[in-house]
Formats: sequence, C-alpha cells, structure tokens
Amino acid sequence: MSGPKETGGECLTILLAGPRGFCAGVDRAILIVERALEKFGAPVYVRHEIVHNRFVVESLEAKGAVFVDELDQCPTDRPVVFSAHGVPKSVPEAAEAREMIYVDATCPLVSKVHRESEHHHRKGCHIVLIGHAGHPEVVGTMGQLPDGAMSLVETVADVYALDVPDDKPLAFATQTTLSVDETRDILAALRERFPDIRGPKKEDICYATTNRQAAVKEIAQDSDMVMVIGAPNSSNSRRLVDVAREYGCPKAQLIQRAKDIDWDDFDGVKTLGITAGASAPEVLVDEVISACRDHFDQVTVREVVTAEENVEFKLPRLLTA
Ligand code: 0CN
Ligand code: SF4
Repeated sequence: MSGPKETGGECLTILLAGPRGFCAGVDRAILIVERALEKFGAPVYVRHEIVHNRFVVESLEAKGAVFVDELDQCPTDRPVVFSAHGVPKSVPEAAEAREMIYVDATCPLVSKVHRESEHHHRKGCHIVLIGHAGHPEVVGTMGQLPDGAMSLVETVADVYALDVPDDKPLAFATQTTLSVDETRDILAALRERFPDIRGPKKEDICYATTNRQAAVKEIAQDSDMVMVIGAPNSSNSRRLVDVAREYGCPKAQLIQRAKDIDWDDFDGVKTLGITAGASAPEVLVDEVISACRDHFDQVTVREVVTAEENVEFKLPRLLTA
C-alpha cells in the first residue's frame, strides 16, 4: 500500500503502551526554558538540545530559545540553560567565570548519580561507569570527577577487558537510560570479577526508563510491528526499540514523526504497537495514530497500562522566586 485508504476494508488494532512519552525530568527541563524566557525575555540560550527531540527544540526556538553546542557560543549578557542530560563540572565553572546567569535543567535523577559518584570518589574509590561512550549524560557524569577517576564500560566484554587501579576500592554507577536487561548482565559480570564493588542496590536506571521498557515488553509479543516515537540520538528511545525486538517483535523501529512511516512495510500488519521515548511529546503519538486512521478503514486503539506514574520535580529557585 502507498497512499491513504488504498487498503479496502483493512482493520488495524493499535496497542498503545503506557507509560510512554514525557517523564518528569523532561517536563521540568522544558518548563525551565519556558520560565526562563518569561523571566528574562528572548533570547535565552540553551547548551545542547534541552531534550533529544527536534519537535521540542523547534517549538522552543519559536518562543525565542537559541540552541548552541558549547557555552562559548553564548553571549555573556544572556542567560543560558544546561540540558536535562547534565554537564561536566567545567561548564557551570566556565559560566561563573564569565559571570553569566545560568539555569541547570539537569534531571534530578542524573544529578543524584553525579552526587553518588562524588561520594565514592571522596571515599577513595575508583568508579566504573556503565554507559554509552560519547552520550552527553556520560560526558557529564564523567566530568564530575578529575580525569582518570572513572572508567567507562559499555558491554560485558568491556568488563573482562577492564584495567582498573589495584590499590583502590571500586564503585559503580550507570547512565539513567540504559536497557534494564543488558545492564543486569553487565553488572553481574562486574560483581563476578570484582565481588567487593560498591554501588546502588540495583543500578541508576531511572523510573521512567524502567517503566517504559516494562510497558513495551507487554505489547511487543502481541504486535506485528512496533513503532517507537523518538529521536535517533535519544538513548532511552533507542533502548525501547531494542527491548521490543528482544521481546518478540523483530519489526520494531524508531520514527520521529508520522511522515517517517513507510506504509509499504505494513504488509501483513494487523496489530501495531506504539510507544514513545521520554523526550517525545504526546502530540507526535496522536499524529501517528491519526496517520494510521487515514490509511486504514478501521482503527481500534487499546491502551495497555503497566504502571501509573506520579513523579514531579521542583523547578530551580531562580525561576520560582
Ligand atoms: O531522549 P532524551 O532527551 O535523553 P537520552 O535518552 O538520550 O538520555 O530523554 C530525556 C532523558 C534524560 C536525561
Ligand atoms: Fe530524568 Fe529519567 Fe527522564 Fe532522563 S529519562 S530526564 S533521567 S526521569
């Protein structure tokens, strides 16, 4: 099929995973940019995409936010917001040195990992971070400590190849948006190789990542295809695709918008699973469902809810005073 309604009497059932989409950290980060625009007027600079979603970034640009990669691209007389993923300590230090107004939109659950890493470092530990090289959260977390204080592992193989100082106790921390199952295996390897390693009871994967993965597991097996709405640079969204594939739906894919849907791919698809990463707004889910309604004669939507969420984070004081 290629154009709208060429299917002739075809029905589609949509299984909508719940929870999906925005988490409390993303809600807060976006609100921080909006409040900063209200308080300081435009332009407000934002270092890195506030969350990994083009639609969100473009909506904020339309309100007067200017997105940059690095702090030195901002004029010193305008406020700057740091993204939800966190920043190395050197970034707020540089902002202070330049006497800039800055607002930190780092998710409190990422900041918690920063503080725990600092705590282990103060106790004399070397820290093993489980995460994806180059991801801004990993860059931010590693940047809480001096160079060489942390080692990064991405896989079980990395654990066995790991070279750590033998005169220090070990502790671990993790990125917040990893695959729960993969991290369990990496952690088991770490604990097997270093039985005394210190760290949190489970890992640092956040509630939103955990709940969205559990929800997509529930729909994957019953779906002929799963669409995860999210961006290619969104770690938590990409993990939802991995999890859906592992849990019985090889035809799982990441799409950013309805226009990315390849309708030719729908051959034999009677049940479509839909979820969205923590940085993908619900309006994009609605857009995909409405595109499906345009292409099928009958669409039935069934929401499969595996958890209720009621997490809320406070805004920084600078924006509430
Ligand atoms: O997609 P995000 O902006 O970030 P990652 O999943 O790539 O870390 O979602 C918000 C999560 C955070 C922090
Ligand atoms: Fe915070 Fe988790 Fe949301 Fe990231 S995905 S912003 S860590 S709640």
